Amino acid sequence: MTPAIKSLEEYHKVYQRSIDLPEAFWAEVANDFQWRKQWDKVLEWDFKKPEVKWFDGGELNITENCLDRHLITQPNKKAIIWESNDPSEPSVTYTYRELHAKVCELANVLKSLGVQKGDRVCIYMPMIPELTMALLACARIGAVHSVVFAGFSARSLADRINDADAHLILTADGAYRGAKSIDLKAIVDEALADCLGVRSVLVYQRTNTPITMQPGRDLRWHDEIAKVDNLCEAVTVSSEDPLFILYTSGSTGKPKGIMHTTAGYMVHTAYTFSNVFQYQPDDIFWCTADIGWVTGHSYIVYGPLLNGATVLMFEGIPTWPNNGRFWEVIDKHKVSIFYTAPTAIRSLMAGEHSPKATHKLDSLRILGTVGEPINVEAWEWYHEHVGKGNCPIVDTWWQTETGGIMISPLAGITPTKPGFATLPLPGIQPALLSEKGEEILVNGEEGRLCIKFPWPGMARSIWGDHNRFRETYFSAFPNYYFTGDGCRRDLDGYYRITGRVDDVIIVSGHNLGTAEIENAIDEHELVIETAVVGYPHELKGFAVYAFVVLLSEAKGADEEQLRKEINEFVSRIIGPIAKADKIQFVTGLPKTRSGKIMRRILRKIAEGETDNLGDTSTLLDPGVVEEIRKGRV
Ligand code: 7RM
Repeated sequence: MTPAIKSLEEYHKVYQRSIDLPEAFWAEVANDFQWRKQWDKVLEWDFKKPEVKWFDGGELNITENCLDRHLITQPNKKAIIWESNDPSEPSVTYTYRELHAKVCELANVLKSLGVQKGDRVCIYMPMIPELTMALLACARIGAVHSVVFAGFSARSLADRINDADAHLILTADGAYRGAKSIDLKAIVDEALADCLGVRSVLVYQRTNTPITMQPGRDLRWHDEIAKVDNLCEAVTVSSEDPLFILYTSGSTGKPKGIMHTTAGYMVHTAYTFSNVFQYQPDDIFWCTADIGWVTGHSYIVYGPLLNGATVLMFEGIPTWPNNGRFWEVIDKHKVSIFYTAPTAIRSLMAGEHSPKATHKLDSLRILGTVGEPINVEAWEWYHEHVGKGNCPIVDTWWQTETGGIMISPLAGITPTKPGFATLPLPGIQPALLSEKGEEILVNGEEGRLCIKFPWPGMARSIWGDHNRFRETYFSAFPNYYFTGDGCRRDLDGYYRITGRVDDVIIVSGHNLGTAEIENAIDEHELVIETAVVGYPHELKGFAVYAFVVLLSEAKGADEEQLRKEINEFVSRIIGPIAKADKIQFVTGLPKTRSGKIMRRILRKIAEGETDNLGDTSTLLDPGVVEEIRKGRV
């Protein structure tokens, strides 16, 4: 690997060069990898179509770069240290040699099940090493993985399986999550009633919960592995062949299958891992995300393994069996880089508890956050009580669509300010746009965060819907990629993300589309119409507030019972993460004459701002607002 940037002065120099000569800059990074064939052209792009190609004409296999390459230099280095949900279950490690063999075995199973290059494989699994192996086994044979977070419902899973047209599902009998367990196989069975294209289900045994196996379709992981050997030549793929699809919530009800391709994503995740975290070969790196989200893809699987790092993988949750679990794991495995979400920090800082008083935490060198804006109080608590005042914090801003980190300090190099993601990484060209679509060039202003030049890790499309890709990201501001975030650039040129400006709410670090929740609530037989907005919440960052219009038949019904039923619907249709925190029954929603719901007004009411609702003159029936305001829950 090209050595990471070592000083602020060097950062400024490299950044300038990456803007002046982007192709030369990224080609140099790409040269660090193992290619089967050198690319013909570093970059081709047109944000109007949009079409972006990095390292076109090149051929490679990303797993050779994650695994085979390290077998020569460090076969016995630990690749994965796995820590169970249950503190009394022994941890498990895999060296690079062992991981390579496991991935090859599983890849052979996939081949035996008829999976071919370009086929989509859906992965619905707990946080166990086999999940990492599953992603890499797909990549080994050029199949496209589509991981669905194991907290999603059968309905959400079915939608994603069908959208990607996956014929094979990798799953487990169940998943442990704190004191609970989730019957994954039962959820898969329910989903598959609506997925006619699925031919096989491979089931890993984790919880030993009784499951039903459908003959001819369902196979046991252990049985199939026993039939194959552990040699599997990596399939050659082209730079722009798809590596994975990952679904994310959007402004409309239908989740978007964000599609990433191979070479650019590889270059971006590897480069950012090494530079942002200032990775050193003896580091133990722990990212607490689930692999079901992009953070897990890029910074549990690809980024660390591409760098030959040792990565800790944790099956459990921060609050079980108690609030000290994270700190215990850090001490047990001597974690040196710890990367987590503000929502986890907020939930652990409640009360008087100070981790530094009860745990050593002396292996920690660098801390990171991702997923939502971090409030100054949480930042300072993290710095003081986890980092003991001497670990730099990297507040990393990025998205599923960006593939890897975009705006972030370089640990220990970029001077930090609480709440600021600070400066763009080399190769990244952010821009703030005014609502009129003009680029804001001065500092000290807020605008819509856009990116004006391609970067290797960027998504290339929405699976099966390139039009929607253009509409969502490239139409608000022609020739710019629009992130959906608001952002302020201060007088020092530092970026501070202020939050979503569209209909996505980030609840405990999970992105939820308001339309998706509304659709789920509307499925209740007594519901006519729903409007969902977010409101600030101390622990979750934002919480879900639903305004629900009921049919007249519902008059006199038990409201508490109805609220319960509605949330059961949401849970069943989307997943428990999307439940509404507050449900207010109303007789009508504030609408414009053209029939648009005025969410701005509902947002204010949900926030508790009931006096200053702004301009309500375009409302069809201003009386409705008065009623909603009075009935706030
Ligand atoms: C990596 C990830 C993306 C959205 C993004 C932002 C928000 C992420 C930060 C942040 C403020 C941060 N992908 N976001 N990181 N906001 N500071 N450091 O989270 O696709 O799931 O979400 O998350 O709104 O657009 S994601």
